[in-house]
Amino acid sequence: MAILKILQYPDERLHTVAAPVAHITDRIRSLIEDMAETMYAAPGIGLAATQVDFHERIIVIDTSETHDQLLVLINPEIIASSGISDYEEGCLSVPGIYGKVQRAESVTVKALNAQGESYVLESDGLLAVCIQHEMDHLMGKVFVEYWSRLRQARTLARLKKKQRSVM
Ligand code: K1U
Ligand code: ZN
Repeated sequence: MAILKILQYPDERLHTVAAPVAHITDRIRSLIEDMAETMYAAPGIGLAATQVDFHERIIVIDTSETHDQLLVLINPEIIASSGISDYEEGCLSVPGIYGKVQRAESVTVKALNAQGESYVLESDGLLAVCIQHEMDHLMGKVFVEYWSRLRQARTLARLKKKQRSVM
């Protein structure tokens, strides 16, 4: 297992649209293990393959308090959604920046697990928000890009200032 480097916003590679996984091979299973290790080490509650520069439709999530309920979503598709929520979000690719995004309150997602079995998951609350946030990553969208141009510019300036202070 290995801890992978997480791309940092505004890295252009975060705008890559991920391709569906055609076959779940040993390489894909090994990538999933590395993504899970990377997410737990960060620490975070979700990670999309895009964030570690692999452009395939793979997500790992664990919103449990015990950090032992790993969810693997390969080729996820939202098949139903309802309600509206605006949850405070964070992102491992945009460290130290938090803010609200309006999303569906509940989503039903269909995906494959690491064994290639299809399953359907109904979610709400933080899990639903996290699924939508990670699925956006697979489409090349970062949560701050829901915000106004002015707020995005201010966010970028804050990130650049922070990066300069650690150099
Ligand atoms: O996509 C990512 O970068 C992961 C992100 C997921 C997420 C969090 C909150 C709302 C929507 C999506 C994170 O995990 S940010 C870190 C975080 O939320 C967290 C870190 C430690 C403990 C608990 C939460
Ligand atoms: Zn994120």
